[in-house]
Amino acid sequence: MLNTKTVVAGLVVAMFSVAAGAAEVVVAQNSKSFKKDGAKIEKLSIKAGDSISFKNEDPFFHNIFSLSDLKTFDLGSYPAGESKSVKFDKPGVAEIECAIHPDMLLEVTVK
Ligand SMILES: [Cu+2]
Repeated sequence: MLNTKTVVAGLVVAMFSVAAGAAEVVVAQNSKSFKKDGAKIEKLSIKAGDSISFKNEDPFFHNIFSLSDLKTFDLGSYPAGESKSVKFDKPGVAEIECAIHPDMLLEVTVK
């Protein structure tokens, strides 16, 4: 027989199951490069449903965007210390760029 405690425990388990399925990957903008765990990256592989949190670690603005068919977005320009997140729902490849620094490129493969 269900009581309140059982229902609450079931909901908590369900919430953790959903959270475990999708990850948030932090990609920093640092020294005009994309970096993950402190190392410069030009390619990144994630799973459908994952998000990338683009964190500005430079003392100047970045403006991360993509014109890819997979995911078109423009995060606008934002200052040091700020993060903006983008969710990738479908498999495919997206080229990520910075409108302020044309040399910044990141190829994201969503599996
Ligand atoms: Cu930039």
